[in-house]
Amino acid sequence: MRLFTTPASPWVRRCVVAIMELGLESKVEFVPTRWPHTWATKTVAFDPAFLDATPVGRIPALVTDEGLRLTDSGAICDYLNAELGGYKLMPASGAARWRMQSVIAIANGLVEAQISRRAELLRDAREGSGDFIEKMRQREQRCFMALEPAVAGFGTGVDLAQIAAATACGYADFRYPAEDWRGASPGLAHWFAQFSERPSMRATKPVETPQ
Ligand SMILES: N[C@@H](CCC(=O)N[C@@H](CS)C(=O)NCC(=O)O)C(=O)O
Repeated sequence: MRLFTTPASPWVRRCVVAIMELGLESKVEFVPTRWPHTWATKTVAFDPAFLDATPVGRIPALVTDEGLRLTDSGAICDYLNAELGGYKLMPASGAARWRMQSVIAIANGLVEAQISRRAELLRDAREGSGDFIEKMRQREQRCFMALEPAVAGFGTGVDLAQIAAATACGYADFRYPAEDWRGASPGLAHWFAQFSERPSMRATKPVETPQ
């Protein structure tokens, strides 16, 4: 199967960490993509293979060996876990599954706000909305505070909820290094420091998107 990637995207990182934790690296061809900073406001020139993989034009996008196209990190992680991973990263049903889904939903809201803020900051200064940037920043703060008590429910093994939370923390450090999410969420910070030592996390530390 083929996975379209960039090294900066937290959505991509979620998928790649899941692939590594499931031991599926040898089954995946990683296809890097390039993004000029105008991606924030304009349709950029897409490689035909990428557009064939996803009409949405966002990464990650997965094309399976059977030709199935999955164009969202949630669907991709679900597919990898269920079809190839024996539900190692999330059970198929039951209380643990829904506890993980509740964490993933908060991490999704957090990452969406982080990236929306990033897109707004990439706009021409005359176009950007300070109000919108502040709205996203406050959403991020609320989500970090909500992840703090969730840490107590994290199990000892890796799972999709922890991967979602960790990649959101990692993206905050990458894009907004001057902002102190750790002050309001010390338990999350402590957990993240340990989780970041996993080989899958060390191998996927974000670096700038190739333009
Ligand atoms: N809900 C999607 C979000 C994917 C997404 O927003 N990817 C960003 C990169 S981090 C992207 O491709 N942005 C380009 C654009 O919006 O044009 C997922 O979970 O995969």
